[in-house]
Amino acid sequence: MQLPDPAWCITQNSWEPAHQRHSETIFTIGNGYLSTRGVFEEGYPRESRATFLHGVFDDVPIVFTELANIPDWLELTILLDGEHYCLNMGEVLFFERSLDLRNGLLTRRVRWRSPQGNITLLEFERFASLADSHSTLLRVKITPENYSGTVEIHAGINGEADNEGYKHWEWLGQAAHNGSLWLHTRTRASQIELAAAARLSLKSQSDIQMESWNVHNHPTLVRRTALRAGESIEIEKVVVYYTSRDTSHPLDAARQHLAELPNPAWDSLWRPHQENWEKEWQTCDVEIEGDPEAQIAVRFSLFQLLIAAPRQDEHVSIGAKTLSGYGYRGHVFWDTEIFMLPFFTYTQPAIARNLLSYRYHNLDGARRKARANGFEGAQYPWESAATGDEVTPTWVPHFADRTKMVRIWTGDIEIHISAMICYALCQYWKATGDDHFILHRGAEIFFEVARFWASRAEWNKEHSRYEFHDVIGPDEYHDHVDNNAFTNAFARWTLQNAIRLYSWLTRNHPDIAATYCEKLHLMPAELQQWQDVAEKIYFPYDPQTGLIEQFDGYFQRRDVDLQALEPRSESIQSIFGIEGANLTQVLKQPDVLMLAYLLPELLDERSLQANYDYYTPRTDHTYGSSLGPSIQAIMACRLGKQEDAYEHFMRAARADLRDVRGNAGDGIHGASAGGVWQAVVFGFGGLHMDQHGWHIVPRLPSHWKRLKFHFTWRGHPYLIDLPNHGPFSSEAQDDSRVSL
Ligand code: IFM
Repeated sequence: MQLPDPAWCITQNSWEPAHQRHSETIFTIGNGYLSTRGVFEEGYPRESRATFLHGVFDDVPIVFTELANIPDWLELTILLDGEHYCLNMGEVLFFERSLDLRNGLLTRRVRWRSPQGNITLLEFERFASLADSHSTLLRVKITPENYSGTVEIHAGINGEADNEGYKHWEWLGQAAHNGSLWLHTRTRASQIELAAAARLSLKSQSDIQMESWNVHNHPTLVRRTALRAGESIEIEKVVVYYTSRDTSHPLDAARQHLAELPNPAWDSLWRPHQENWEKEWQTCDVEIEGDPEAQIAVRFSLFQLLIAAPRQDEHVSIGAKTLSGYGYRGHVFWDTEIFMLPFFTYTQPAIARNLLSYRYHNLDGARRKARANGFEGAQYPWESAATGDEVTPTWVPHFADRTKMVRIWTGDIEIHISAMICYALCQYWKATGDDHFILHRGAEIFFEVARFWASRAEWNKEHSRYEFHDVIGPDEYHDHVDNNAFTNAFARWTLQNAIRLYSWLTRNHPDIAATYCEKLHLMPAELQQWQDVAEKIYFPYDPQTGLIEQFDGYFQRRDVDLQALEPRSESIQSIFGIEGANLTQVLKQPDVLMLAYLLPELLDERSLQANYDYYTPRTDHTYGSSLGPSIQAIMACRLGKQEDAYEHFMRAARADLRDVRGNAGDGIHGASAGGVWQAVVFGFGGLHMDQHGWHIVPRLPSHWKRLKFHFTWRGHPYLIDLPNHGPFSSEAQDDSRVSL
C-alpha cells in the first residue's frame, strides 16, 4: 500500500469523536454540483451528516431559506457475523483516513475488533465524479482476519434527511428491486424535485442472497454472503442524482443515467474523473518548496474552492461556507466576489463567469431590495440565496446566551456588497478581456448599482458634500456608523467607473449603449448627477497624518491594548460584548487596509505605512473575522514586513485545518481559502496588474525555497517559477527571477 503523499493528502491517524464535526468538514468531498461532508458510511450519534446540492434551497423560519440537506447517498450498514460494525463498540485497532487532494478520493482503513473478538479489516473509498457530476460512488473491501462468517450489507437512500432537525423533503415515490432502487422527493416550499437512483453490487466467492426493502421513504438494498478468514469481498454503491433544476423529469434522468453506467461502475467513472482533476490542477496548482505545512494548507484551500465551484450552472454561487456545512445556511456574501472569485478569475475564468452571472440573474432581487428601502437601481442583498432577495436573518440567538435574541443589522445597512460585485466584474474584465460579458451582463449590473449609490447618498448642506450615514463597513464590530471610509470610497469608485463604462460603450458600442438607455431609462442628466455625487463624496482622509479615519468618530472611541489581553482564546466581541466592542477601536477585520488593498492607488507609501501601523495593533486578528488575516498578510508583504506577513498568512492557512476559531465544524471558511491563494500570489508572489499588463515583485518568506504558481491573463496561461535566493530585506526582488 502506498503511503499518502503529505504534499497532497490530508491524513488522520486516529478516530477522534470529540473532533468529529471538525473532521467531517475537513474530509468533505465534492464536484461543483454537490458536496458531502466527511461523515462515516455507518453513521454516528451527534454527527452532522449532510450532502448539499447547489441551488437546492428551501424555506425555513428565521433564516428565510437554506440549502436543504439532500437524501443521503452514503448510508451503509455492515453486519459482520451478526455484529453491527460501529466504531464506538468493540475496539479500533488501526484507523487511517486520507483525502487525496489530487483527485478528491477519500479513503478510510479500519482494523476493528468486534465486542465478540472478531477482527476485520475494512477499506472504504468514495468520490463524487468531476467528469460525471450526477454520479457519486463508494466502495468497501471487507476482510475478516480471524474468523469465518456472514457479511450482511444494507444500502439505502434515506429520504428522512433533515437540516439539524428541520425537514425539507416530502415523498413522491420510490422503488427497490433487482439490485437497484430509486427515491423521488420534493422540497416542501420551493418545490424542487430531486431523484436519487442507486445500485449496489457485491463481488464474493460465495453465494449472495439479495433482498430489497421497500421501507417508506427509505428504500434499501440488502446483500448477504459468507466469508472465510483471509478472504475479501468488495461492495460498490453508486448513486445518481438529478433535480428539477437540471431537467423537467429528474426521476427519468436519474434512472436512465444509472442504467447506462457499467456494473460495477468504479473503473469506468474513475479514469475520466481523475483526468479532469489533473486538468484542473494544471491550471491552478501552487507549489511551495521549503514549507510543508504551507504547501498542504494552500492546496487544501484550493481544493475546497474547486469542489464548491459550479461548472455547469450560472444560477448558483458559492456560499460563505461553501457546500461543506450548515454555517450561514448556504447563503452567499461578498466573500465570493472579493475573496474567492480572484482565484477563478485568474485560473479558471469560465467558473468566474458563472459566479458573476449568478449576480446578473439575481439583479431583479437587488432591484426589489433597493425599491423596498426607498432607493433606486439595485441594492444587492448582504446574504443572497436563490433569488437575490435579502435573506439575512433579522434576529438570531445570542452567541453566549441562546435564550436571548440579537438583532442582526447587516442585511439592513452593510451596503458595500453592491460595489464589491462591480469591483469583481471589473477585475474579471481586466483579466480576461471578456467584452461580451460586460456588454451583455456586466454593464447592466454596473449602471443599476451606480443608481443605487447615487440615490443612497445624503447631501450634507453644512459641508457641501455627500455622505453615507448609518452603515456597517467590513469591520462588523462597529455598526450604525456614518461615513465608513470603505463604503464611501467604493460608492465613489462605482459611480466613477459606471460613468467610464458608459462612455466606453457610447464610443465603441453605441447600439448597445442605446439599448441600455432605453431599457434602463438612462438619461444624460442622470449620468451628470452620478458625476456630481462622485466628486462630492466625503472621504475621511487626513493629509497631515496620512490616516484614514475608519468612520466618523472612530478615533474618539476607547483605545484598548490588545497585547495586554493576551493570552486569550475568544474574540473581543465575546470578551466585551456586542455593545462593548462597538465602543472600542478594536476591529474585527482591517477595514481601512482592505480598502488600501483593493484600491492601491488611493494611498501613497507614507499613508499606507501610517494606516498599517495604526490599525494593525487594533485588529482582532486571531478571533475576529476569518476574512482579515490573508489581506493583512498581503499588506504586510507590500510594506516589506515578511515575518508579519507570514504570521498572518499562516493564521489564514490554518483557519480550517486547525480549527482556529472553533467553528470549522459549521463548514469551510471559503473567504479564507480564497484569501490564502491571494496572499500567496498577490502577496508573496507579488503579482499585480496595471494598464500595461501584469508584473511580478516577489517577496517570499525567507524559508521558502521556491514558489510556483499559475495564472491566466487575457486567455494566456502563465507559470511563474520563483526560486528563492533570499534572505530578503524589505526591498522587493526584481522581475528577472520570473520564468515562463
Ligand atoms: O462576509 C463575512 C463578513 O465580512 C464577516 N462576517 C462573516 C461573513 C460571512 O463570512
